[in-house]
Amino acid sequence: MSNASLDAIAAKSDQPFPGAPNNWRRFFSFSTDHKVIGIQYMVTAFVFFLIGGLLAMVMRGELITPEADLVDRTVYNALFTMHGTIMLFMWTFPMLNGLSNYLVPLMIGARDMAFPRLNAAAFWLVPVFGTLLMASFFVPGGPSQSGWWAYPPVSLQNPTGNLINGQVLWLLAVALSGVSSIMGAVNFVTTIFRMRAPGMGWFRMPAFCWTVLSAQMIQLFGLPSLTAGAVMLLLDLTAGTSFFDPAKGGDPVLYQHFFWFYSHPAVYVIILPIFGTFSEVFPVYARKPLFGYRFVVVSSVIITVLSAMVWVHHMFASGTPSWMRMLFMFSTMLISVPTGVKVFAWVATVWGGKLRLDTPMLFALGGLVCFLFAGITGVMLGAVPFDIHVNNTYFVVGHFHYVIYGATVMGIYAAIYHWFPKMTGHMYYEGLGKLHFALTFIGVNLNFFPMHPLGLMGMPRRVSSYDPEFAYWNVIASLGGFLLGVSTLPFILNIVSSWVLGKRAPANPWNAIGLEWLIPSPPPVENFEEIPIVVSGPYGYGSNESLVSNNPAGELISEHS
Ligand code: HEM
Ligand SMILES: [Cu+2]
Repeated sequence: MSNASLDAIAAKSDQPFPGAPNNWRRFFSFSTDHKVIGIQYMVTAFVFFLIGGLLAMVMRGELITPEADLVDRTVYNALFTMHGTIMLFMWTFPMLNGLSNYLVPLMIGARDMAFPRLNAAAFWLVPVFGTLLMASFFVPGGPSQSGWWAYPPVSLQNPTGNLINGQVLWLLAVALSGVSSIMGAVNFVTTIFRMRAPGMGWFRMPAFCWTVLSAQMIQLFGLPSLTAGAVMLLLDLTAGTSFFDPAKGGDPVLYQHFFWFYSHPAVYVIILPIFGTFSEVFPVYARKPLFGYRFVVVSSVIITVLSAMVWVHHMFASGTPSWMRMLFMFSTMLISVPTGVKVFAWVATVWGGKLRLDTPMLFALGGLVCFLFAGITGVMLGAVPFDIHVNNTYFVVGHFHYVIYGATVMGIYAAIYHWFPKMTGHMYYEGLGKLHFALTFIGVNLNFFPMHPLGLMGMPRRVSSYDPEFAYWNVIASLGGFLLGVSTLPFILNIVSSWVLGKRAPANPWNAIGLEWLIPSPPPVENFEEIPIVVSGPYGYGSNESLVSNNPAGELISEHS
């Protein structure tokens, strides 16, 4: 579209914000606007977060007593399988894709993603495979019970004998999710390579965009492996092949390689954009430049490379030969170096700054604390003798929930609050935000800390009943779990009420530096009336350097900033 159409939109006097369409119906349409698609991803993902959370509540209800008294054991198997699958494939990935979709074009000064229609198609696959996955609750035999990693031979059992069963639907959904993610990755990588505004050299690009680029590169090299594994398993299950079936000469450990070759790097697909969020949020609320910007962004690339070389740390107990275990123990330890560089940089950014403890900053700080803890237990698990000891115990569950809830979900909340005024044009309610933070932070620690002592005591994961000696910590964990359930209520209330009634947000409520803050909130359809010309780096806090040499908002900004 040309600028003419933009002017026409801006001219309509009934628009609440210059240039931003005031039409909620577009969120239900096949829109090719990256901002609409971003919000579609985020809202869809959040619905699945609530479904996954409800399943967790039932699990914690079962685990509050040692006996298996609330649900049948096979139902419990289905619960943890669907909980893990939904939380990863239906919540975390789509949520992060949504945030990245919304933010990357704005941050690099582009009018949209490189391939808008591919973008929309990738999004619309999410409800398709989401529905496939949910359908498995309604087929005979119920959902898959083989855990989110679907190891054969367990995943090859087909007790009902039906062709359409929970495991088959699970595999179809995961394969489709891979297709959607690859479509998204091609789009992100192309956009970041080709569509940066003039003057935005690689080392003037915000750290968030570097992390998205790194994460999406991982999707490109990793997903083919997962998809291949899933298709081979599907063939074993439906067409009588025997790639993985030991009874017919297949090799189940081969599947583990296919699975973890992707699924370990996938944890970096998740955590890298969270690292990017930390790098954006800390400078704004500490009023200081990001410490060691170049080291921070280069470490994302190093993490990307190393993440491809550590997957066997998930297979230390799978009959892996010792020399191989040593090799992967070493590479796993190595990856803590670039990660440590980042943590050091964030602490140095916050250190001695004028801290403003608004909700986004609280969530980012809380997320960082949880990430540190998870990083320490992660290094412990990387040590072969320790891992052999706690493999398949609650220690592992505790470790990854600190990463995935403590750091990732809290990091996602930090990002939502930070960019909410930009996305919606309204301010959220700070008091509700702080309440949400307090409940989440306390809930995470009550829920997931006890899993560590439980694991060390030897409590296995994926069980619905346990020895009474484990009861003490499980009661605490369950109470923490229920608290986390409650914690989502002030969030939902805040988002819905402030989106409808909240105070109007100015273009730049946080006094932040970045191209997205130079244009109105919410941004007009084509983002920038004039493509910005970038003349300095992204974190010039405390200096009076200007970020651009023109006014990318054109006429629009002067009206209300
Ligand atoms: C209220 C919040 C949550 C609670 C109470 C909770 C609780 C649990 C429980 C009880 C298990 C099963 C443990 C077992 O029997 O082995 C589990 C597994 C898991 N959770 Fe969560 N969880 C929560 C949030 C999340 C989130 C936000 C994510 C991801 C973003 C997540 C990802 C997973 C994964 C991947 C598994 C492993 C599933 C498997 O073993 O196949 N959880 N969780
Ligand atoms: Cu791993």
